[in-house]
Amino acid sequence: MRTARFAMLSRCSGLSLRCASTASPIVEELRAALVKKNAEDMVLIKDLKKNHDGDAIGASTVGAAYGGMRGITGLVYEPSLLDPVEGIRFRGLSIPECQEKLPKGTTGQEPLPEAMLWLLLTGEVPTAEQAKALNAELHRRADKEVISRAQKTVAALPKGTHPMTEFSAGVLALQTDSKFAQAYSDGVANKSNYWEYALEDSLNLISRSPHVAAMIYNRLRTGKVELAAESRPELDWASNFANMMGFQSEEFWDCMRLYLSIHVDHEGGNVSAHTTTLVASALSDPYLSFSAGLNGLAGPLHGLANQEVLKYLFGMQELCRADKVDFKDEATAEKALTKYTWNLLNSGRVVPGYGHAVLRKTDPRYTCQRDFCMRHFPDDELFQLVNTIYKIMPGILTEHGKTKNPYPNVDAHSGVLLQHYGMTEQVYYTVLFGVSRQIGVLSGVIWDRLQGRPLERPKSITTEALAKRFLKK
Ligand code: CMX
Repeated sequence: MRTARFAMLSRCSGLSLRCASTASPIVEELRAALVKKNAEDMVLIKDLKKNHDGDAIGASTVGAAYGGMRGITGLVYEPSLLDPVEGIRFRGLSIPECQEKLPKGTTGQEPLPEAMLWLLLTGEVPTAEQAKALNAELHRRADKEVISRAQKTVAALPKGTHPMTEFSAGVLALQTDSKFAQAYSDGVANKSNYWEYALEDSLNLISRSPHVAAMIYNRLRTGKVELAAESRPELDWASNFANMMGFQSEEFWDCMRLYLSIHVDHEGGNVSAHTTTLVASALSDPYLSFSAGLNGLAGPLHGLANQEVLKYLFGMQELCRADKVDFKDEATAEKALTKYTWNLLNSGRVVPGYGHAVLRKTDPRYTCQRDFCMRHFPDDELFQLVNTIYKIMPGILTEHGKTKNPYPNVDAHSGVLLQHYGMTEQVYYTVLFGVSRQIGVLSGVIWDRLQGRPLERPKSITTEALAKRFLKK
């Protein structure tokens, strides 16, 4: 009886998955590209495991164990790799290379995040047609009934709830449609097809979450959890998201294409990527995993720094105004900003937007946002303040003597772009980061399932055990 039921479920589930894909040639193409890349990678993985299984790629130390595991290479994560000096590479491509090679939006200026999704998943730059078809597929998957579950969940949260809490809860409400969870519960998911369900869930999540995020933005503006404008199928993923939030300027759409492309991924060890893949290693579905990752992104040392940067910038402006600092006089402005920054540091706080756990130079994500400002609004007052701070901060932080990297990270610049185009609610900024970040971390989850990665379970140790071993106490 049980066997018959299992066989029936297998047939149904296999059928529904295949039907969904047959109906969408672009998903078939995507799946074929993943299978091909996996076959190539598997040759390498087999060789590495067979001939180098015991070779060290990094050593753990007492310092690393107490120091947040800095410097330990203990994970394989395929979509991107971070070089401390050069910055991030997405499947081998630097940010300027992505800007040059990836298919672009209608203005022909900035890359499309859906093209970045294809790149991270397959390791190949998509054609313009592939990016367009993938976007159409994402539009097709925006199931209104499922989205309305998230809408109701967010609306049930008290007004004034942080948008990141709302977004994480909204993603959990979307989980009610998880194909992975359903297939696992039905007994039809197994190690060889987990990745297919993970891909299905991830595409659905990437399709639906911008709707939820746009409703959350509108709640900040109007109090109502609803879209400011209906989704428009002719628009690409980033411009449609901006449209649903109520922004109709082509220039802002380009800004969003860039923003949502460069925040996608930062290799596997950062809090949002590591949390997502760690939770997924327990075979929690992509929704549960990404919601966990979002909760990590919501911390001020990680993604929330983009909100904190604005507080810092406005605080600086206020102090300057109170002291009647003339910004046109560069030397006076620099002197005043230096004084206020030292006050902040001496009160034991960090300067948001500066420093990094891995990077040791200016973040190229900072540089490309700076270039965007130079192209579009070089005279913007806030942009100029950020530039002045960029001139003085590395010197201050070096003199302060604590941080290993006195240069700016991505979060030091993103708020300036958003403020310029009228998205002034800085409490929302980390949600934008999250909408982008899902593209990278869900690609990571799919690849973990494709490669059959096991449950993640590093060993921990107590101070007592360390003291016995090294202090003989
Ligand atoms: N301002 C003041 N102090 C700083 C600092 C900053 N911007 N960056 C690092 N430090 C301090 C650390 O707090 C630490 O102090 P303690 O020894 O007292 O604990 C010391 O310098 C050494 O830190 P580190 O090894 O250079 O940096 P970590 O890897 O520990 O931390 C990070 C990295 C990002 C958390 C840290 O640089 C920071 O707090 N920056 C400000 C917050 C921020 O911008 N976060 C966003 C990062 C990018 C992202 O994930 O979005």
